[in-house]
Amino acid sequence: MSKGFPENFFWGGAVAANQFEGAWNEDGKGPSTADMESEGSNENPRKISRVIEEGVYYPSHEASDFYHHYKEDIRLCAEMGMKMFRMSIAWTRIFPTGEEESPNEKGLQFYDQVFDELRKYQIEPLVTISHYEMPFYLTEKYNGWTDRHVIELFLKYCRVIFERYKDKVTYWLTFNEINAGAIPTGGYFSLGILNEGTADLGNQNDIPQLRFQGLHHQFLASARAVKLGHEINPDFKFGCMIASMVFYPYTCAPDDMIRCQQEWQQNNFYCSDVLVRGEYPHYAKRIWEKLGITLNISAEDKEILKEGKVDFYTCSYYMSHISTCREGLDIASGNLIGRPKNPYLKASEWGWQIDPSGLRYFLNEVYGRYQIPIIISENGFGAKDVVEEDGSIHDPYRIEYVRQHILAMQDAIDDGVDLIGYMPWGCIDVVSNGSGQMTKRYGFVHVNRDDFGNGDFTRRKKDSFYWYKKVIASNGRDLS
Ligand code: BGP
Repeated sequence: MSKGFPENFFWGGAVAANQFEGAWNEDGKGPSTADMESEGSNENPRKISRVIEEGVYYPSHEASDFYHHYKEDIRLCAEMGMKMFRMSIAWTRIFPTGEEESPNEKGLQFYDQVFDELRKYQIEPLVTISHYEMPFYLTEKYNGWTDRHVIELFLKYCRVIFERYKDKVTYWLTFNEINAGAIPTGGYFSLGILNEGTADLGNQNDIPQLRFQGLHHQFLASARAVKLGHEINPDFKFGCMIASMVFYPYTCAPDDMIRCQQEWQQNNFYCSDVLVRGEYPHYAKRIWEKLGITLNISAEDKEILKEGKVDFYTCSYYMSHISTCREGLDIASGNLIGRPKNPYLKASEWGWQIDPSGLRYFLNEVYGRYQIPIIISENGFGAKDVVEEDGSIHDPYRIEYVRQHILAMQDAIDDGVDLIGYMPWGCIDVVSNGSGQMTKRYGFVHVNRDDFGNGDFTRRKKDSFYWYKKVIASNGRDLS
């Protein structure tokens, strides 16, 4: 008999500034790396501009216009009964280029208002400090995180927001899906690296030496932020955020097993081992040797990593993947990576394979390794929705996806995993990070906006809105 969800479980939802806020150049905000990404689709990768181009559509510029709708949006989250709301602060709203001496007061005021509004409904904010964006100025001047100096600029930003919001925010995440930096696709959007020859997100000129050094700088920045935050407010709790990549071996051939183990190590654990345990794992050397890279890691760096371990673990989960040495198989697309199709799974319209059991499997692997509380900071189903003439939106596919994943969470809790929260992604429709489309919708609330900037931002409740409300009210018991 299932033990049910724990009391005080954080039922919530997740968004991010670069995909949700809009108002990209209002009230002193500077351009971020995300503001330079054009629209796109599965077939046409998003282009990266070096200057804003006439005639190109940049979805982040207006996104879902949370900047002007935050009261309505938070009221809708409260109506669903949410206990926690995951959002991010746009670094460029606080420091437009990253190098200013003092912060932009108007940007700080915006988040004051958002946090106050959340408090009004007793919704706990979960704040990502950097979600797939940084000042574009720092990309141009330093090639993003490849330069160690960016750590100081990030810490300056952290100090400002920790001091300003020390009585309004308790739960922080340092970098969104930090392990995106461990794969070539993440070079630009996760690390702000824009090498000569890169024109779009799908096919970046990847220099692993720069990427892994940049990732090392993010590890240091994260550890120092944790330490600083704990000094400013000892009640602060810091989490890492990992894009979970569950790999199953395609066959039981020993070479597939070894490949599968190595994919788990490089894609999932390389980053979380450093952030949770405070040191590089034993297999890191093998990864660097294989890539032919040598990192600059000082003795002092190693001390810093030890001093800034996170308090809890969070991850996104959308699908599982196949790992194999076999060649010539059909490839399924997916979050950040594509791997051979799994014949046992169905997929979304975007080719993302649906596998709730993979979530249970992953949670057990992670909890067994680290034994710290876990929050699922993203999960959900990207799909096209139809608005009926009477304004209703029937999305049984989304309800079914979320229901199956909640059941898998329940199983993981019964297995003994200390799961403390669930933040379905894009709980109010957001722009897709991967494809740049608005019509790849995840929300329980629909935002009237298409892929090219048409639409008046009207919010509409989907069937899933009422369903999720019931789930929360019953603490996960009523999933009908
Ligand atoms: C994660 C990102 C999110 C979000 C989500 C869905 O990788 O953290 O920002 O976008 O995936 O992906 P997509 O937007 O490509 O559908």
